[in-house]
Amino acid sequence: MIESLKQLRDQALKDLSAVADLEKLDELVLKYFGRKQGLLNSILRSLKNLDERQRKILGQQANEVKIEIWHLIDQRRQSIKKAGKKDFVDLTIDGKNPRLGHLHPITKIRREIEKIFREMGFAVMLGPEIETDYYNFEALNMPAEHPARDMWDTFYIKSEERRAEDGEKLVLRTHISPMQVRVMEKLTPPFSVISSGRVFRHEATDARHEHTWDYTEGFVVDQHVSLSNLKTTLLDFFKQLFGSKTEIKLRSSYFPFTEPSIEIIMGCIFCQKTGCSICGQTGWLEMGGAGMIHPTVFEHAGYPREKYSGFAFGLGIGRVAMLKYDIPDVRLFYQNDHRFLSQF
Ligand code: FA5
Repeated sequence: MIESLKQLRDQALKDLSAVADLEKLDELVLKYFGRKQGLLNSILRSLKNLDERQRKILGQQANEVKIEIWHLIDQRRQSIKKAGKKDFVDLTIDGKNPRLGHLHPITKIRREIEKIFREMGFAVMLGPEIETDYYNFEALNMPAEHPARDMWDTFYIKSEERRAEDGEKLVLRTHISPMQVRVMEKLTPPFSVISSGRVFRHEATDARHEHTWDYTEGFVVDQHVSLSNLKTTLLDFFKQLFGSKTEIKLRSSYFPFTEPSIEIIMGCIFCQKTGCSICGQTGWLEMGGAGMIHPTVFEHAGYPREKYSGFAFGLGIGRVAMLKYDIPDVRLFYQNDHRFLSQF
């Protein structure tokens, strides 16, 4: 019996070294451990014919051989798996959940802004990112050499071949106010429109400034539109976005295409208006510019003199997102860092 155990062990070692795939290995498992015809099991079964003392000694040895062979089979299985890793598909391993994408926080805010304005009756329209000098400046009461053009550090498209069809110089739009004239050329008042998208400015970046960022322009044109319509629209909008306790202030400003012009500022939520580096120690954050549409803009659109009035506003979506999500630096939204973006 001892001899046949030894032979069995040697045979198993020989068999194992000749096995090269998992299918053959499974056949070996059956050969040695099969319930009815397995070689080890038949040896173990024959122990019952021995007397008790022999049974104890041989039983222990048979068990050791059994464990050793099982262990060697297991080792072989691992090495076969490792060698053929590329082709091997272990269907018993838990699947990995694919990472689901989601909307960028700026897109979420843009949609939220659009939803609020849509509910107020505004239509959503899109304009081109590459804009003509005419729409970006001239039609907005800033002829060539007008000093107010310096308010926007502009990326000009230099190449002579790259001009609009009518030979106009092209720029990357610095704001979406050009949409005022583009829409007026197509529609007869009354209308309320918002237009969002990317704008570009050749300026140094800091916690509140990016060179490429998202902006929403809104405007309403009708007869008898007033500054108080502008104020209530903006207040209603900010309250819907930030809650009924939201405080905004309108202060006097200057834009060549509005008269009067105002700036919308909102209580800084980072310092509760006590002053911090984000709000420049003022307690208030500038959210956008606005005003009553200048008569020259209506003229450029070909509207009859003094027939219509309207208001317009332009908001930095990044600034809105900073406040909404409590993020102290607008540049974080644009760095495409998954660790940051996956929080939203
Ligand atoms: C304008 O661009 C005007 N077109 C706004 C306007 C529209 C006035 C209609 C009158 C009528 P301004 O340059 O201030 O305005 O920019 C608008 C807002 O965009 C700012 O108040 C600020 O919230 C945001 N903003 C300005 N520069 C940056 C920047 N570099 N990065 C991120 N947000 C900015």
